[in-house]
Amino acid sequence: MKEWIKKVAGFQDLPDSGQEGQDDSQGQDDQAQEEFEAMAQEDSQGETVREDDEEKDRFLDRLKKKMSRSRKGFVHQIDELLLGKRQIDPELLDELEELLVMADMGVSTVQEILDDLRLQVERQQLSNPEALRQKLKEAIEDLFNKADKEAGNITWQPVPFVILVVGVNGVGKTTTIAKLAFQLKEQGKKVLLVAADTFRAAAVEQLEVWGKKIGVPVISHKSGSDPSAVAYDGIEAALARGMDVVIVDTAGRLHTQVNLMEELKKIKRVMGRKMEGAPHEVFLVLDATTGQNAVSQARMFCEATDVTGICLTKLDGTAKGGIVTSIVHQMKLPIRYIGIGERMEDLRPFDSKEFVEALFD
Ligand SMILES: Nc1nc2c(ncn2[C@@H]2O[C@H](COP(=O)(O)OP(=O)(O)OP(=O)(O)O)[C@@H](O)[C@H]2O)c(=O)[nH]1
Ligand SMILES: [Mg+2]
Repeated sequence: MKEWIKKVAGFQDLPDSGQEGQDDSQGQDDQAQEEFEAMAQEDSQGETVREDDEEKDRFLDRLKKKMSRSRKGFVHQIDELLLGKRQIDPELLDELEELLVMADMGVSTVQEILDDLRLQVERQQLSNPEALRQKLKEAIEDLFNKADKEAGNITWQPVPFVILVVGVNGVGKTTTIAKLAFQLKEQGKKVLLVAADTFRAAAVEQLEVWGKKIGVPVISHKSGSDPSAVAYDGIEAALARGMDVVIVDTAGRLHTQVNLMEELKKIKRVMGRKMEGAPHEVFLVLDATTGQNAVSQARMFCEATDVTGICLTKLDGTAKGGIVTSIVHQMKLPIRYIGIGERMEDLRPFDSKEFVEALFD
């Protein structure tokens, strides 16, 4: 491996700066609370989200715009690199490798892709930089398709379909849950939210505020109570009320806090006691702006709770959209939803084709 690869930011695990510890997350949460309320207000007055073509086009435009940072830091640079080059030489491939790693695509992912590209160049199957760009795009697409195929679609069966949402502090769990609940409700599903983040009073309140705004019931206990008990009660209520989907919010925790990871295991176990097979999905929420640290988080959370899918938030705030590729390749987990902003419609099911298109075109 080349020395520069080891040196670039994002390869070595970043220290946990930017991830708030349990103790200092309060201020951030108060501010978040105000933002949520303003946001929900705005959304409740705004137009409803519909899955028609026009809406899809609009979304694609917005996705492209939001991801322009990623494009400038990633595909834009690739284009600059390839611009005016007549042929592919080893130097060009080295530079491309460097760019991809800098974009947080992850060293092993990049090496796998580059090995294949180098082989194609050697065999003279790849003769010009434009073809190289196309092949790179296809390689990334393939990677996503493989993960999508393995995971299959979310079944939403049996009912109630129970989703446990986990992740480190401040990554966007609660807002993602609100957005998802809103969208499922729009599709005609009966959704119940469960406030199993009992760590802070503000967290329960935050989910309740959201529930009220989007018109979805919330099950909660008072703060400080056992999160497993709330999760248990939530499923019980959903069974009694004939709900279609239950989404359980949990307290943010650092992936390195062993006791808190144990607590997650317990929540999961207790949920299974109330309803066999529950939770049916475990979503890990990751903040795209944390770079390669997101991959370490994914590893630790997978060990504790058998994560089934990723929700990747804040893609609008990063110049390193390559992290998506890194997570999919290294974790072999599907990205289920992406967050590209704070509005209700800024959470979308992850469509790999759409994503690669937005990134490259
Ligand atoms: N720009 C942007 N901001 C987002 C996105 N998703 C969430 N946020 C913001 O991230 C902040 C934290 O969101 P929360 O939903 O409270 O995060 P959390 O993971 O529940 O936090 P804890 O419960 O404290 O662990 C809020 O200000 C959200 O509006 C996104 O896709 N883009
Ligand atoms: Mg939260």
